[in-house]
Amino acid sequence: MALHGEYEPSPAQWVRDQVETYERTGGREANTLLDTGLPVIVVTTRGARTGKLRKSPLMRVEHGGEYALVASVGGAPSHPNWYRNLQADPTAVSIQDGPEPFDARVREVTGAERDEWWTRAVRAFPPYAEYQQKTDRVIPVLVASRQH
Ligand code: F42
Repeated sequence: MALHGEYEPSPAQWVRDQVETYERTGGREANTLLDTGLPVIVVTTRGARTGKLRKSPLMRVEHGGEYALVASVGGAPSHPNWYRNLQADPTAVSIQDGPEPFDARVREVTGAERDEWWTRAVRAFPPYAEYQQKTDRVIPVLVASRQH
């Protein structure tokens, strides 16, 4: 993997636990959001300030081998740190959807392309629609594709 650095686990215990179990079992366990039964992926970014590796479970929104990363944070007023990390370096990211992570790069989608991905995202995880209504910010959608 091209993404090197010291791993700094999330300050949120349930996030930390989910990532640890997902990685230990190669995605066979801890692969859904709590009791929703809806699948997650694990996204690793490099801290824009600290340079440390950060791992965030996000909902799995896959299409044609690409993944939407929806920076919703449950409709919170501010963007998540992982999103800011990816703005700083869109090539410093890996995605794990199953046994092995792969290196990716992201691009933020806008306009009609964002609309298409947003529709897919809400289909995969309907609460995204409520999260958008709860917040004044337009929830950013990044699309991750495999680095060749
Ligand atoms: N969050 C989403 O936004 N979308 C989802 O689809 C989603 C699904 C999901 C499923 C399961 C699950 O367990 C969690 C899920 N989450 C989802 C929550 C997600 O994993 C993140 O916890 C959430 O989006 C908040 O992201 P965050 O990057 O703000 O994480 C916080 C908790 C965090 O870890 N903060 C660190 C801290 O110490 O407070 C800092 C992390 C960081 O990257 N710091 C940077 C650095 O340099 O190291 C500095 C950043 C800066 O600009 O200062």
